[in-house]
Amino acid sequence: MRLVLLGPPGSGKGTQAARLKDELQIPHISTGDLLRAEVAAGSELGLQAKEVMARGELVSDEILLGMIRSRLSREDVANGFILDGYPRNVAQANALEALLASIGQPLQAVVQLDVANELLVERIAGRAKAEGREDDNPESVRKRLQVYSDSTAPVIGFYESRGALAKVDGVGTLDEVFARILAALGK
Ligand code: B4P
Repeated sequence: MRLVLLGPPGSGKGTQAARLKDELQIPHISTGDLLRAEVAAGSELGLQAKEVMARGELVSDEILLGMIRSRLSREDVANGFILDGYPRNVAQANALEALLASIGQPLQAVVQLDVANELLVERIAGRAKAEGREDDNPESVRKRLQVYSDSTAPVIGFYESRGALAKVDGVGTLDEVFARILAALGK
């Protein structure tokens, strides 16, 4: 299955994608994780991305498309993939659509995780304590939520107009949300 998980920061995309990976036996591709790996490795790309991510802004579409193109050219995506954190704006959604069309592998499902803003802030504050991620500070979280409503929310309409979107309530236990996603995927 070729799947995109959409949702604001803290909605559980990364959390649920990790579970879906085991259930569906397909790779979990998180652009946040790919970028954090570049930052940790101190690569040229990582150096460019570090400050942008810490501010809660989006890294350039060009960098992201290069990363995604290279990741989707690997053999392990032959049976599908779960994209988590990409696309994050309509330009990225168009670029992904063109890329997948060029390799004859269009998306089969897009799941949007729905969670109210107050709860997102609470969840991310919990992760900040547990993991100390650089972009989980209150100022950056505010910015990430703003970027989500300005740039990423329009992606929902993009997939809605293609009849590909399933909305899932992201509030509940991890198991409850997981069961809802599987049901939305007809699994
Ligand atoms: P990401 O790594 O994608 O960060 P995120 O949006 O915060 O989501 P994440 O997946 O980590 O959190 P989750 O909802 O699972 O991106 C980080 C940065 O990278 C971006 O700000 C941007 O700068 C850059 N970037 C990434 N992709 C990009 C792109 N395409 N274009 C440009 N820039 C890009 O979960 C959060 C917390 O909630 C966890 O602690 C979890 O335990 C908790 N949680 C989850 N489900 C829960 C539940 N049901 N109940 C209670 N808690 C729950």
